[in-house]
Amino acid sequence: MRLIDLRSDTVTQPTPEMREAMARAEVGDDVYGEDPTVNALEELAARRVGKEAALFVPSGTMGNLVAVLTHTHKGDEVLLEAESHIYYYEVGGLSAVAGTIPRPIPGEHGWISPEHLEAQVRPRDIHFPPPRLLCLENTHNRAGGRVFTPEQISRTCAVARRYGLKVHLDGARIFNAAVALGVDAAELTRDVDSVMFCLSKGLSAPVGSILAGDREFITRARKARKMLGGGMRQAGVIAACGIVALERMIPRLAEDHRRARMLAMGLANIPGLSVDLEGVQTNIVLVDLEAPNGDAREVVQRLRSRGVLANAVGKRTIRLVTHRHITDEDVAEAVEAFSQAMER
Ligand code: TLP
Repeated sequence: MRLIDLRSDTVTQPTPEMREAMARAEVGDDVYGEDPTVNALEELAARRVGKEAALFVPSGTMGNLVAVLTHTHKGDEVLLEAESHIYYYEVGGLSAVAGTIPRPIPGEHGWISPEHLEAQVRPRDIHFPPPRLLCLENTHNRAGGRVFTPEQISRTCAVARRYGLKVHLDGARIFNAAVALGVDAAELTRDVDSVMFCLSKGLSAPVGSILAGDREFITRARKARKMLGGGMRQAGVIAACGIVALERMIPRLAEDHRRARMLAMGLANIPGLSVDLEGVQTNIVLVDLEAPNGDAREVVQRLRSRGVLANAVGKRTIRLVTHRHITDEDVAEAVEAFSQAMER
């Protein structure tokens, strides 16, 4: 049975063009700065998000951790949204490795508004860990792929500046946000000091993420990456896929967004399920089980036996993510499988 894999856009396979680019890639030792393909990817990536420089890292998690290590010192406070990926899914690296103190701020659908930030940020005081960094997330994973606009980002960053905070953006899916809003990604990163984005999600590269910022920041970040063991050698073979991802794969994200909406609308009609259609803005769909005793893990098991893979992301919440390998027919089949899974 062919599985319809809606667990994540991380499951996407490299395109044929990526495999060819891998085979052809010129490589060198990147720890010496001598891999021409990595250098070309880093230049292209920096341009795409309007920053001076960029660093190729093995994963989004490492990109975020390198950013925290580079912006902060041990004992500094990092403000971030309570459901953010950095806080929720990155194994506590910001404390365990970087020695920083997280201050989770409950946001609204994943967003920290200027008012939220103003209410939570504390002044410099002998008693408090020094507040140093604010982390934002766009699109917001646990908020179901919600998108935040350049104006929202500007307003929150203005408050951060007043308190002397640096701002890092977890933009794992920043191009989904850009495509959904019809803006250039650089508009979404203009007000932040650093941004991480993933090549290996909807853009289909097999491995890798980018951390971008000003030249001085990236020079120090390169050192932090090395400390974490992320200095890769002939990494041009994977960087080559990243170049294809950035040059070719961004516009098609709109198709994933269209299919996520189709999926959400189909699921919203099934008795026992509830979908916040307003919240479906990119390629992620969150489905809530209405019955107070509904068990998301159990429904996920039933879906699996019908050939559909999904993730339980809460006791009563299931997440579905569309991507390049999901067709219109798959969406229709997934809706049918849900319908059957809910009937029994
Ligand atoms: N997200 C993965 C899982 O870790 C949950 C997924 O399937 O969505 N920031 C954000 C907003 C992310 O969604 C992810 C990955 C990361 C960072 C980390 O990227 P990787 O997986 O490359 O370490």
